[in-house]
Amino acid sequence: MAKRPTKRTQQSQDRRMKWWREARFGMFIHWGLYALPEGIWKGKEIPGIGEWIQKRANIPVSEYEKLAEQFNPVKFNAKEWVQVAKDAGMKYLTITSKHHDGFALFKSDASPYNIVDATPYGKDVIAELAKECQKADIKLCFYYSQKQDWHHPNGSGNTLDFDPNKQNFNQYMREKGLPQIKEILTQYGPIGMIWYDTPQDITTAQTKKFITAVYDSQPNCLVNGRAGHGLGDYQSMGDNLIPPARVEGDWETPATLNDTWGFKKNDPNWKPVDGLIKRLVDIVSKGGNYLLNVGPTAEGVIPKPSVTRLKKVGDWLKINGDAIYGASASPHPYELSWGAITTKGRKLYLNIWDWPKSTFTLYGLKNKVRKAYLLADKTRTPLEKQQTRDTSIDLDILTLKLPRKKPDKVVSVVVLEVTGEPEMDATLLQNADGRIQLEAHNGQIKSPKTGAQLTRGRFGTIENWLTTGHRVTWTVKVVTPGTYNVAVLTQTERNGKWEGGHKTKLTIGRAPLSATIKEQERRDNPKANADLLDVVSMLGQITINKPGTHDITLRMEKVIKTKGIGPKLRAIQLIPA
Ligand code: FHN
Repeated sequence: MAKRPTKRTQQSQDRRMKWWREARFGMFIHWGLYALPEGIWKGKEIPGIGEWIQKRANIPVSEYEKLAEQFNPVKFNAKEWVQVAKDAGMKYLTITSKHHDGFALFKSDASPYNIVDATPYGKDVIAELAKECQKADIKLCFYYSQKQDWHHPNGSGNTLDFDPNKQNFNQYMREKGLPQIKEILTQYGPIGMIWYDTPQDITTAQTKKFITAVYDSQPNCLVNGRAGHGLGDYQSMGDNLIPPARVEGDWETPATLNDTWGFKKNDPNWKPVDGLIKRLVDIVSKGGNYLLNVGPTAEGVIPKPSVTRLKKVGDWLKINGDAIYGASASPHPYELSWGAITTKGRKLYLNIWDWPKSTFTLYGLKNKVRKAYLLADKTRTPLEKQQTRDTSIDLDILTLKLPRKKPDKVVSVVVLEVTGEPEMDATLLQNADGRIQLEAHNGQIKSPKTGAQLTRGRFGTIENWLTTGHRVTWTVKVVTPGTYNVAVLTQTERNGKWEGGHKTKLTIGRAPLSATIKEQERRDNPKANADLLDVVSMLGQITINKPGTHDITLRMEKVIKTKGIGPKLRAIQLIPA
C-alpha cells in the first residue's frame, strides 16, 4: 500500500477512502492545447501519445505557446461532459488541470499561461465543471503534473528550451507548482483527489511538500500514488496495466479508450465494449479502481466513439452495478477462465463471460450457499443449486442450473448469498470447464544457486531466462484426468521483438513433454499495454492419469538468446483434447 507522509489511524483513513472504494469507476479527461494539433505538426503525423506532441515534435515553447491564441472550445459544455460520465456509471472525474506542457485549464494568478488569461475563450472550464459535478454528485478530481512543466524555465522535462543544469526545481515549486495546487484546492469547492504524475527524480522532501499542500487545503482530498516515493493514499498502476492477480491495499489502473490520452485525429484503435466491461470486472475482482480516459477535441467535444462505448458500459452497470460499486476483490486468489468474482459482505458476484449451456460449476467455495439468483432478475427467483464435496481430492463443488439464454450479451452476473464470510480453496484449481491455467506469476521458481537468476516482470511474466537449469513449478488441483493440448504463451518486447526456438520440457509426474517454442499466433493481452503481445505456441499433448494435487514443472533444455530476450513466460495453458 502507498504510504502517507502524515500518520492517520486506519479508521480515519478508511473514512477518507470510503467514497473512492465505493466508486470503483472514474472518468479521466486529458484536455489541453495539444488537442489543437490533433497529433499532426506541420503536416507530419507525430507518433506517440497526443499530449506529448510538444516534446515528440521538438516544438520550442515560443511556438507551442501560440496554440493558446487559437484555443477556443466553443462547443465545450460542462453539463454534457458530466452527463457522459454519469451515463457511463462513473462516479468521479479526474481532469488534467495542468499537464506536462504547463498550460492550466483554470484561472491562475501563479501563471498567466492559463485558459482564462491566454486564450480567446477566456472562461474557466474547471469552474463550470465543478458546478456540474456538484449537481450530478460526481467527485471532481484534478490531475496535476508536479515535476514536468515544459513551459516554466525551472520545471522539468523541456531540454530544448531550458538547460537542466541551470534549473532550480524548488524555485518552480515556489513560483508555480505549490501556488497552483493551492489555487485548484481553494477555487472550486471540495475536491476528491489530486492525481500527480511522472514524479521522475523528485526528492522525498519535495514530494512531501506537494502532498502536504493538498492536505493543508483540504484534509479529506486524496492523493494518488504517483506523488513519488511510494507516498500517497493509494497505489497507481502503470498506464493500461492490470495486475495479474489480487493486489492488497487500494489501487487504481489509469487507462485509455484508444491508444492516446490527449485527442489525436488518427487513433481509431478504440477498445470494444465487451473488453471495457471485462476490464472493469477484472480490476474490481482484484481489488482496484478503473480510471478510464477520454480526450476531447479542441472544440470541446468528447469523441463520439468514446461516448457510445461508455454509454454501453453504463447500460451494463445500470443492471449489474451491484457487482461493482463498493465491491471487493475475489476470495479466490487466481484468475478464472469463465469470468471473475467480486464480493460484498456475504454476497459473491459471479461475473460470467463464458456462459455455459445449462449447468455452471464452481469449484472451491467453502461456504454454504443460501440463495443463488441472476442479478438481472428483478424477482430474484432462486436458481436450482447443489453443493457436494469430493473428499477424495478435498474439493467443494457447487452446481447451478442456469437458463439457456444469458441475461447479458457480454457479462452476466449470478449472485450467491452465502453464510459467513466468503471463503475459497486457496490452491490453484482446474477450471470447471476443464481448462488448467498456469500463469507465470503463480509458478514457483527454482534456480541454480549461482549464475543469472530468473526475474519476475511487474505484470506477471518470468524473465531473464537466458540460461538452462531453472525450473518453474505449479501445484494444481486436477479434478478431471485426461489428455490435454498444451499451449505456452510468451510475451513480445515493446517493439514487437520476440525470440523462439527454445527447447522446453514440461513434466507431470513421470510423463515429460518435450517440444520447441515456435510462433503460431500473436494475441492481444488485455491486461497489458497494446504493444505487449502474447505469442502462442502449441507444444503437443500431455496426459494426467488421476485426479488430485499435481506438480507441473517447466524447464528449458535449450534457450536461444541471439536477441538477448529468451522466453518471457506469461502462461501455460492445458486445454482438454
Ligand atoms: O506522461 C503521462 C501521459 O501523458 C499521461 O498523462 C499518463 C496518464 O496516466 N501519465 C503519464 C505517463 O504515465
